[in-house]
Amino acid sequence: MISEKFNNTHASCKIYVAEELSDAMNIWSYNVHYNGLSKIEVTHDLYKLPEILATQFNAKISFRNTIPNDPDFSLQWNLVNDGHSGGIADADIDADLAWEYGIGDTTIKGKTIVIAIVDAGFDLTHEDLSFWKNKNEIPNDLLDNDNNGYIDDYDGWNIELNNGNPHNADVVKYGGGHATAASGSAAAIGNNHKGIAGVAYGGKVLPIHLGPVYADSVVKAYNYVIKMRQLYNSSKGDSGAFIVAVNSSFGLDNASPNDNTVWCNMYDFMGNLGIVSTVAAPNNPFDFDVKDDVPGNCPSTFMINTTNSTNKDEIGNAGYGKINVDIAAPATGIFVTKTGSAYASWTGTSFAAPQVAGAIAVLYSSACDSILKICQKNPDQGAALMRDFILKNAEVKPAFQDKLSSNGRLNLFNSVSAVKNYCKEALPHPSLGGKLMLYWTGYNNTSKEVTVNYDFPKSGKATFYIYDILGKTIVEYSAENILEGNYTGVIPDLNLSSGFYILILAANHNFSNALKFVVD
Ligand SMILES: [Ca+2]
Ligand SMILES: [Ca+2]
Ligand SMILES: [Ca+2]
Ligand SMILES: [Ca+2]
Repeated sequence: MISEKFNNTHASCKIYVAEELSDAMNIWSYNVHYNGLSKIEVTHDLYKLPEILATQFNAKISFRNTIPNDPDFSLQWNLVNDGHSGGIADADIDADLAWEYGIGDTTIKGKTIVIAIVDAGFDLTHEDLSFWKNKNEIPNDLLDNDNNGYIDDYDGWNIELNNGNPHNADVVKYGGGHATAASGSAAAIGNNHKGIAGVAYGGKVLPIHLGPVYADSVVKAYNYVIKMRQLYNSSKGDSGAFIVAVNSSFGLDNASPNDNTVWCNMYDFMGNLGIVSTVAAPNNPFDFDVKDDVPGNCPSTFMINTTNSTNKDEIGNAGYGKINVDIAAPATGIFVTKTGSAYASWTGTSFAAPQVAGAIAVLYSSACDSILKICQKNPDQGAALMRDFILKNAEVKPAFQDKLSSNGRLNLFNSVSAVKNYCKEALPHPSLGGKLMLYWTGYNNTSKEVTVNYDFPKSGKATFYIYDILGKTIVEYSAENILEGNYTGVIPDLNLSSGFYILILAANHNFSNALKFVVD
């Protein structure tokens, strides 16, 4: 018995048979009680047993079907456009390709990603929307439990009534449920067999109800966003909300940023906390480099001013401007959520901008540790990086050339791919706390040597082990006083008969990954 053999040679680490997984291939699952040993040490010791040919750890799989099961998904040409709606095939944001990497739910560290939407007419009971809840606030006890300055802000905040209930299904008063439509374009729940999917279909919306729109309400709304993210940053994620984007699908027509400096300055303040602001360009087909607009023309570098494009990749009936308008997102007749657990087709920049907010949530959910560290240590740099991932990877089309700062339309897959490439380039250098890693180069049957590349994170003695298929140590080769760095080295004088071998590097009580190789 393998468990008996293993357990007899280990004082506290023990393994126990869980079940047989494949009788055809003699594959078993074991529970491991590590008691001080690391995963890699247990693996190392298991490979010493001649009965063990291969081991692996159990892990949760994710399904790779990136077309969600929502019944109306085929109507969402903005996400995947096959041309059947009369548009041009692929005039879309390639959401299906991007969702393999992230759906805007959490970071790889498990932090819930939050999209703040400042708007009016939220239906908090909509079957296809997922609203964030403030777990550190007890609702309706008339106390400010999380000490953020807002009493009972469990569901978000209502600026109009100055209370913690942002729900308002009065469609007559609030633009037909404008906030409900914006929320769904950003983050309607995907893969729930209902309605549609938002861009960040695993994401959470933090609703902030404005009421009748005056500039002072906007300042108050952003103040709530600021307080929640400040609390998140200062508590290292224990309270507040990890707001990565705030969407504003409203504005002051013909207003000058010079007359609205208080409002405009808030985008830089939020940016410094790590928040990208997505704003909707006016629904007027004019050049906003020559016409005034707030907030679109506010000069913040943490803002993405979004216009509306059609299913033919043209600018819809909406604003543009090489300096002031940044990107297009498809929103001429897109299918979104409607108050009363309903769905409807809407048009306008109001539903373009939230798709960019949703895209930022997806980027955070696909970001590697090195990006998340930047976002934590220097939130302003994190926000600037995310804005760049969106704008520098827009899909350039003739109709957007010289009309938008990015010359293009949002492409979620391009942006996610840029995140992934950035992560590759930012692979931890050993001296920055990387892991002991082996990268296979080759075995030369004439010179009888293995060449291998390795990351050596901490100076010391390096010992290479080569095991045969039965786990017997064939070679132990050491080199003293290796400084930290990346090396390509040779293990000489090997006289390996043909067969299957495993190579592991040990140093400073750590083991590397195991490389398998075959000698012909
Ligand atoms: Ca596509
Ligand atoms: Ca509170
Ligand atoms: Ca409370
Ligand atoms: Ca859905």
